[in-house]
Amino acid sequence: MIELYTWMTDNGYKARHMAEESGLPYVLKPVNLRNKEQFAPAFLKISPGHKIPAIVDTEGPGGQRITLCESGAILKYLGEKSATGLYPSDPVRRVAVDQWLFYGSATFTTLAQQFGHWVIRTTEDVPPAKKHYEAVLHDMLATLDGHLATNDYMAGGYSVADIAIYADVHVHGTKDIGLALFPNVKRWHDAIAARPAVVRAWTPY
Ligand SMILES: N[C@@H](CCC(=O)N[C@@H](CS)C(=O)NCC(=O)O)C(=O)O
Repeated sequence: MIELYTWMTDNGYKARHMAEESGLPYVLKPVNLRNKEQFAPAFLKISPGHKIPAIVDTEGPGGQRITLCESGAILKYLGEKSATGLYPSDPVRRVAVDQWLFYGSATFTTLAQQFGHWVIRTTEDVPPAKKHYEAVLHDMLATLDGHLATNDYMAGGYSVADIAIYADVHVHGTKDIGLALFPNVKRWHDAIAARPAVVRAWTPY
């Protein structure tokens, strides 16, 4: 059984999105960040950096119990375990999926979170930070839009690469700055948003 430790944030939704797409049975274990539950000693054994999402798989490789944090690693793990093709076995396709999976986890979300902090959430007005992260988010959406102009999905067919990028496009692209300037991202976003697994994954709890 897979236990999914998560909360209603971009990275948290990525893992739940993947859990729903994988078709694997899982149990949702909310970690309320507002109540600082990520610092509970039991959770730190699963995610030493006090971050959601994280999983415990009581039937991991070789029947061993495993713990895993980092959304990108979780997407890859559940993709491999479910054999859904969302993390493809073909080595050539994997190169492209890995590139955009890492772009989503390491670049896009990390910088989008800074946009969220400096432009949307902070009560302090810091104009250079605001200007910088607005430009960064526009630049990243333009990068995605250029790629999606000639590709239906980020790396061949729908994959973990799309799942790694979708959450912050949904949160910041559609809600905070709009996708009018990025029609290819909008088409891609709306196709993913309509998937039953995504509707289930983004249901608040
Ligand atoms: N690189 C990590 C980032 C995870 C992350 O930033 N988690 C945030 C919520 S989106 C969190 O748990 N913050 C609580 C904390 O840092 O105490 C991943 O992709 O999973």
